[in-house]
Amino acid sequence: MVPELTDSQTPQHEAIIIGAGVCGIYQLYRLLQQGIDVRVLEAANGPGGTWYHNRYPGARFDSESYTYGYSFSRELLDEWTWSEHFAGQPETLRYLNHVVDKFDLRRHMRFGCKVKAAVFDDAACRWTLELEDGSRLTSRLLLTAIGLLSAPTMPRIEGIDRFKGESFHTYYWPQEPVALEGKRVAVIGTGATGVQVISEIADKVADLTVFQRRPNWCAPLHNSPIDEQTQARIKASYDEIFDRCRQTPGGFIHGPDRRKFADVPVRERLAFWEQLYASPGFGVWIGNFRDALVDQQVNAEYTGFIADKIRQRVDDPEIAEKLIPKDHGFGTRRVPLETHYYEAYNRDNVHLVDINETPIEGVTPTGIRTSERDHEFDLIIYATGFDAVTGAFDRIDITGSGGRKLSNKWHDGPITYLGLQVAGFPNLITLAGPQSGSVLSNFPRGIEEVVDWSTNLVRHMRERGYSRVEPTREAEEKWTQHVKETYKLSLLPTAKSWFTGYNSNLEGHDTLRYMIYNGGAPRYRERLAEVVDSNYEGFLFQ
Ligand code: NA7
Repeated sequence: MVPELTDSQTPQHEAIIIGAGVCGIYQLYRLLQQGIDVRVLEAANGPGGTWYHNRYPGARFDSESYTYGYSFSRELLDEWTWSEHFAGQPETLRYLNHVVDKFDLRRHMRFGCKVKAAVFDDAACRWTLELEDGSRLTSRLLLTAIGLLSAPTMPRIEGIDRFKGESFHTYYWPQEPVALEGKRVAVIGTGATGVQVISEIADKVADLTVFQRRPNWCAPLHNSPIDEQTQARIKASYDEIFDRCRQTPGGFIHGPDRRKFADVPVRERLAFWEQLYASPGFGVWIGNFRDALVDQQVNAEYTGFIADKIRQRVDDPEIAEKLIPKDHGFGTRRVPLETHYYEAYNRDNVHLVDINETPIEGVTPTGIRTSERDHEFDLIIYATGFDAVTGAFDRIDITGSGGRKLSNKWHDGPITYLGLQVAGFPNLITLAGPQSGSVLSNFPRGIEEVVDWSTNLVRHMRERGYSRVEPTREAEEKWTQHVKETYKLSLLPTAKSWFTGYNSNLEGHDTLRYMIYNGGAPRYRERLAEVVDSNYEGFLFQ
């Protein structure tokens, strides 16, 4: 526990943002525009967040690059040239560094400082932050931009530390190059990350063994370079691109087809699905008939169509069946987009181990032991996912008004108002927090909304001389109830995934948690606007 405030030596700020990723960068920019004394604290040694950490081979966007960049500066849009329709991690990290330097944001950021604890002092109406090095800072406002997928989780497998070769979670992929040539490599996990890694390294390593628990429904990304003509067209149509993103539920350029499955004759239906499968990006997931992710039977039809695609792409029918999910319909979990993922299993040097048939018994000094045999490896890659959305909050000891811990309040799942504030935690703004509209969206599109909204909230407070804001418990309960209702709008909650708060590597994460706002970006935006129009209904100011 951090003792009561601070002496005169403790740096005091009006606002502190934790995290220098996509969200923290933009929030900093906006607050500086208002002349606010603000600092960003970042645990890593540079900006970029997700794109700083995830350096594993194959890491790239599943969103079209030109829908992912910030929309706030015409000059930035004009001067930045994306090289591919779906840019790789190095390019995105360069982009974010470019933004930081262009707007002179770096000098307001402190790197390599990990926030250990944050305590709200009721008397002073300020947050005190304790960093891992023991130093402290205080701030009137605390804004968290700590990422949705920034608390990686390792599997609970005996012997992990005994392994003598190289091994790491994909999130901690080293900055220096990792030699892959001639290596015997294991990948555990077949989510969006595992699928990208496997596809990328299959033809580079001597031998690749994939340990799969539950397969995912994957579909082709269809990435390609952006030629000059297309580049010019993109730059000339940014207004239309962002308008389109504003209209779709996920903030992508892809949105549901207006038609229902049953409205369309069978042959036309199939032609449409073929077209979706052959098109770049998430259209194959979210550009389908509008009942494809709502109606179980329609979903089953499409699921069958995609299963046949997998059968066509994988030579060995037995392996194909293992790669076809049986426990959930297409699109009810996050769909990994891939480049020759299924074809990787046609290679002689790639092996699939279904750990439901032959469970992993432990990691040995030389590899992995399953119930069947010992496998020897030089490198083990853990693509085993994250303590999603709330995990990064739990890793900071956050104490609100009256000594209440956020981790206790959220023990059985998050409770928030608009996904942006929590009763009992005044002046804490949980940007990209659970139950906010940004969790399920094309991230920059979602965070631009919440950052702009939060910036207006801060302006409102300054203009009126308020020093404290907090939601009412009633508003919070109503919002959380509304979030629960939105889970009935699609089939998403029928599958166990990070969207719904499941994680087998964490104690207690084996029931449904209401992590996401499932009502779509336009509806979320409307709600945010209504709150402002009603003079910040649901918030208490002092
Ligand atoms: P995900 O999507 O959570 O995937 C994690 C994968 O790791 C998934 O296949 C899991 O299998 C597997 N996993 C996790 N724990 C274990 C253990 N203990 N044993 C075997 N297999 C395990 O994380 P990603 O990093 O791939 O993707 C996260 C997001 O990043 C993604 O949605 C994008 O938005 C970007 P399971 O399915 O649980 O059986």
